[in-house]
This record gives sequence, structure tokens and C-alpha cells, in this order.
Amino acid sequence: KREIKIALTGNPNVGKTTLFNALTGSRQHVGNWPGVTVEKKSGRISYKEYDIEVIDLPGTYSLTAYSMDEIVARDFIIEEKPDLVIQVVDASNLERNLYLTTQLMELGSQMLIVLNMCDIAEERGDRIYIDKMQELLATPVITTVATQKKGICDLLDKVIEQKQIEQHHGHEIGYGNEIEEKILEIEKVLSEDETRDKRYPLRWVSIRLLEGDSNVRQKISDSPVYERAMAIIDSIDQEEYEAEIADKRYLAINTVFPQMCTRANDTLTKSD
Ligand code: GDP
Ligand code: MG
Ligand code: K
Repeated sequence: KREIKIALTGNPNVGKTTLFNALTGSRQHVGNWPGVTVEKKSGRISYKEYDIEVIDLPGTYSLTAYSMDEIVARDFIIEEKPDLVIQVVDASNLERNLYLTTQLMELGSQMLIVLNMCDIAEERGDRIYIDKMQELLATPVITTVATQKKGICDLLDKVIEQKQIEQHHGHEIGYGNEIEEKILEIEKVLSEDETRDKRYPLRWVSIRLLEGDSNVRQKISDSPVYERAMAIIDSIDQEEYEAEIADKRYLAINTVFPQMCTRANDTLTKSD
């Protein structure tokens, strides 16, 4: 049998565990991530001619380094390189889920979005334009209702299809000339270290350093180019950059979201 490794990510309460259970049934293994007390769940699915391993990553709102859950999730995606990173999204809370999407896309993995809780969105009269969403995010989208096991086969077929295509998806956010120049400057310095951990995308590391990520900083602290990379960070107003980077992510979301979804009460109330 051919092997596929997929990772489930998403905000808390989007139905990740329900989907994981629907996918794997009783073929589950629960343990801990090495060195930390974060629970690690994995399971196996036999589907068509494939043996699919599913890893249920901790639920997180973002991939900054403010919690062990976030560090576990992003390190797994970067270091273990699953064939596919599946973000489970709450269709009735789409906009709020897109912040994590913007961060996942920077990790350089092939992605798939599962739009779960479609029953709630539909009941409320929200409309999500799947084709538009796929186009704007440059990522395939599958709809599910995990509690009713709806969409599971579509999801597995899509996983297999994506494994065969093996092309990178994802729409990368541009942070504006000034920040982009700093990103390039840091990338250039970091790339001079031939011994660096090449699983970590240079652009991602550079953005994280500009955002003041102490975990990433720690990871490169033994590098011969560490001081030079830090000199660049010291030359800027780091907090200002951090805020600007977050603003650009929200701006990207605010630009695409209204094109992919209309909410039933949009016409009734101006605020929510
Ligand atoms: P997790 O925090 O992402 O692991 O979310 P859970 O799987 O624990 O689900 C959170 C809640 O949402 C539970 O009460 C589930 O039964 C419910 N839920 C999950 N998927 C769906 C769905 O597609 N539709 C509806 N209506 N409820 C769902
Ligand atoms: Mg869960
Ligand atoms: K442990």
C-alpha cells in the first residue's frame, strides 16, 4: 500500500476531533509530543490503495510562539513535512479562521481546507462561494459536516488527488516594500550559513524574526550568522514591524473575505 501522511490543524472548536474520529474510527493512538505535556493523537485510514496516517495537531488560533501548542503544531509541519496540511475551518465563523490560514501558507506546505460545520452556516442562510474561495486562497476546499460524517469520502478522494499532483498551493501575503526589503536582507544573511536547518523556509524564519519570535531566535542562536541577523532586527523598530505584519494579514483577509462569503444578516445589520 502507498503511504500518505496528513496533519489536521485548525482553531479550537472547529470540529477537528469529530473529523479525526470520523476518519480514523477506532484506529487511534494517543500519546504525548516528545518533551512536552501536549497530547499527540494519530490514527490510520485504509482507503483505496492507500494507507493514510492522520496526525491531529493541537488546536491553535495562530502560529506565533505564545504557547507550546503553537510551537508543537508549526514545528511538526515544518520538520515532519506531512504530504498535506489540512486546515479544518468553521464555516459559520470563516473570517475568524482565516488568520491561521495566512500563517499556515507561509510554512510552505501543500494545503487543503476543510470547510466544516456547513450545516450551521447553511441553516443561518450564509453563502460561501467555494470556487471563489479556492481561487482567492489558491487552495482546494472541501465541505463537510463532521457530526453527520458528510463529505468524508470527498475529503479522502481529494487527499489522494492532491498527493498525486504534489504541487505547492497557497497565496503568500506581501508585506509592503520596506518590510519585504528587510525580509530579503535577513534571508540573504541566513542563507550564508550552510549548516542551517534547511527544513525551515528562509522567508518564514525571516518574518518570524521581524515579529520578535523568541523560539525561532533560539533555534538559530548557534548559527555563525546569528549576530549579523540580529543586527538587522536591532536596526528596526521591531514592535512597529510586528504590528504592520499583523495589519497586512488582516488587510489580506478583509480583501478576500467579502468576495467569498455573504452572511444572511449582512443586509439586516451594519455591525456585528
Ligand atoms: P475541536 O475543538 O476542533 O476538536 O472540535 P470538536 O470536534 O470537539 O467539536 C466541537 C463541537 O462542535 C462538538 O460539540 C461537535 O459535536 C460539534 N461539531 C463538530 N463538527 C460539526 C459539524 O459539522 N456540524 C455541527 N453542527 N456541529 C459540529
Ligand atoms: Mg479537539
Ligand atoms: K512528553
